[in-house]
Amino acid sequence: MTTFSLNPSPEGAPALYCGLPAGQLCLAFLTPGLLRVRLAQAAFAARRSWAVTPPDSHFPGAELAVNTEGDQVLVSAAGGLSAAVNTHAGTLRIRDAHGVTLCAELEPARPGPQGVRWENQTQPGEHFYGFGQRAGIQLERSGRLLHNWTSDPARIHALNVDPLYMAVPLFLSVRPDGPAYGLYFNNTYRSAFDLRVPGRLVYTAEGGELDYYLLYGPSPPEVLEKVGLLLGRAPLPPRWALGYQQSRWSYSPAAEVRRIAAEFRQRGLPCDVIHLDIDYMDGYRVFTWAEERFPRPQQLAADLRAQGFRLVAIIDPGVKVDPAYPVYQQGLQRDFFIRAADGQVLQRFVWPDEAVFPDFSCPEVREWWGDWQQRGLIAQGIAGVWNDMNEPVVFDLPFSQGGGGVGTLPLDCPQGPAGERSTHAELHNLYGSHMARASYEGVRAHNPRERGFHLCRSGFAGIQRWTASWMGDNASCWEHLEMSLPQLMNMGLSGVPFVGVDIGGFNDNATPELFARWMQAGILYPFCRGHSAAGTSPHEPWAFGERVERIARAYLRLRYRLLPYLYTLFYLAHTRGEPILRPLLYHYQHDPAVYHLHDQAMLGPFLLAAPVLQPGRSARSVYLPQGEWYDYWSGQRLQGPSTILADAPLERLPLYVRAGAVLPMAPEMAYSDEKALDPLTLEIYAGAGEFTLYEDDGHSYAFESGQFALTPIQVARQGSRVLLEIGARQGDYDPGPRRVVVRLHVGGGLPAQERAFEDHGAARRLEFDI
Ligand code: MIG
Repeated sequence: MTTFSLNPSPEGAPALYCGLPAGQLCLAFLTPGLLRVRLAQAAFAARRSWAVTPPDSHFPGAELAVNTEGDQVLVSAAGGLSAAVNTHAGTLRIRDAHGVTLCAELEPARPGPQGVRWENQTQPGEHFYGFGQRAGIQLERSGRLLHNWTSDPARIHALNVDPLYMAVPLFLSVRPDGPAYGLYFNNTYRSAFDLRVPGRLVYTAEGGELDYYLLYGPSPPEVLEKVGLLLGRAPLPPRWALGYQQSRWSYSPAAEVRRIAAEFRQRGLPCDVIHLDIDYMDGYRVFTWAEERFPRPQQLAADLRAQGFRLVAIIDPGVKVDPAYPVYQQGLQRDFFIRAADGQVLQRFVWPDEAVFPDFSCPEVREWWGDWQQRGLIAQGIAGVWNDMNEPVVFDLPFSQGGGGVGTLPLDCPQGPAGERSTHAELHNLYGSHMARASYEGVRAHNPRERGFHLCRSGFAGIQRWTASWMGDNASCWEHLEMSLPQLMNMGLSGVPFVGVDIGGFNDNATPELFARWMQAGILYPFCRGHSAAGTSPHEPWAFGERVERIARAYLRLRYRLLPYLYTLFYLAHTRGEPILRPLLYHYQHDPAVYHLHDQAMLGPFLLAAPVLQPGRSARSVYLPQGEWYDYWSGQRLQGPSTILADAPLERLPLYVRAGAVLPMAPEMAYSDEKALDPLTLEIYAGAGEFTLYEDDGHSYAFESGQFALTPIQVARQGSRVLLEIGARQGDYDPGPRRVVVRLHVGGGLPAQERAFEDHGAARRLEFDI
């Protein structure tokens, strides 16, 4: 006799409940392709105010049908997923509408609270991606043990160090002859994925309950769209944040910042942002300025602004213990700092020696932090906030005695807003996300006219809602350059699109060759910043000799010419959850040749890049998937699937364009808003394709109330003709009259055919004979 019932889930979606030997199972269908599975020993855990997913009732639900057969209860959503519960064995199998098995439990799941365990049989041909931030050069993650626990690994020398700064318990499954799907585990305690035993995928968590969402594709873009619905999407950044950003620990004093800015302009190297690392502060007191090094930050910011630069400043969560320091005084008085289990305010060593740590999970703490951020940074002319050290990491020794050793806060520290107190064990993974949220909301609340920019090191699933992320302290070695692509592509597949690594490497010194190759790869990073550690040799693009500077200039200029394309990709990330930098499998999910291709990437749907990632190379092999491709440099047409040997002297990043591509390009610029988009150049590659160009003012929130422009562009080939249809511009934003230059590439050694016209936003149809 099986016990089941159809009732709304605790958060209000149509659901099936089943009594299993291990506990109570709840299968909630948020949509026909989005299933939430929960298993609890007694009552289901109450929803947290800091939950990173919306409540079930936020989704439209699905129509459910239930059948029983022996020990089996079968529930299916009309036109969607179905789940078969073996109530005797206590296991679950999930299938798609065509009966294809997606997940099959091998053992009854263990619900917690003494630990959660879920053991799944993987299906033939399945490959696994995502999993948040990981080290190592593999793209696909089979064979690995992956922990979800935000950590500063101190020194990333080991290629497979795990875990890292960010924790995103989410993966994407792809297989040659079946659908793609994703699984997100909604549990913030320390957890792990174990893929070391072939055929098995085991998830364990040290607290909380078993609570996962199955996000059905069947294509990767459809999975990512659901990831966006469930975990949120990235806000549209100001356009300047897509430009090149230059950082170092630290450009100090102010005169040094001015010198760096002047060098960029004198040398014709495009750049939008300079970062201020921790030495601008007074004794590492957050929201203060060192008088002697930065006497007038506002003046500095204004002078740089006149040259097209913005400043971004770093902030750490640790607040210096100093009774004469207002941030400390206020936080103490209002009880905003985390206390130890014994009730004492917890003190640990970070940069300012003894420091205390705000509990950013409380809304009133976030608001207070946002006010300080406004007073201390934004009002001083700072345009963006760089949030560091928020795993959170603490030192064993005072920094003044060498720092040394890294750890975090004790897990039994009470944390959380009033009415839902928990401990650091549950909130640790969220510390960075909550700090980023404070940062984002603070800037947004105080500056309703200008989009902010935020950068953050740690974070949990959903971090994309608040901030861009960089991958922490890499090193100037070839392995770390090679690692950057799979790392960033898997972040994109984890729902976090605005990502980058330190170009040139943070620790140690880059060689000229490494730096040149890193620049070529770096212009593909959605977040494009060079950064280096204190004590390393200079790492600015001119620090490696003239040849490397020329290479850096050429690739930075290419990045800037691509800004209209890139900005549209950011819009698609914002509206559809699309990754910006993506592995080939995102578009070619049924081609096993791309499943392990870690060293090629696609920037949006049209550009395929194959950076050189080893020293001493002047050529590399490149895989071109099914379809026609064009060599970006020579215009030569190539037929996929094929593997070619690409010429790659130091000056050359192997770069390919998909047939049917539309690449909207800007004039050359020294910084992103130096010039209007005039002329707008459309580089068209004969074939079939479409692209909708997105434009707006680039910096305000007016786009949220319709002040944007969409221009649909279609390319088609009919025999020896290529048709280009540019649709009428839609939306309220008017970029003004401008020249459009269309350049059609046809391959075969022929030059591009060029046409130009005055554009006022009207529809236009062009025909080319080829
Ligand atoms: O551990 O602020 O990852 O980008 O330059 C050093 C100094 C603390 C770590 C960041 C790095 C930054 C550095 N910070």
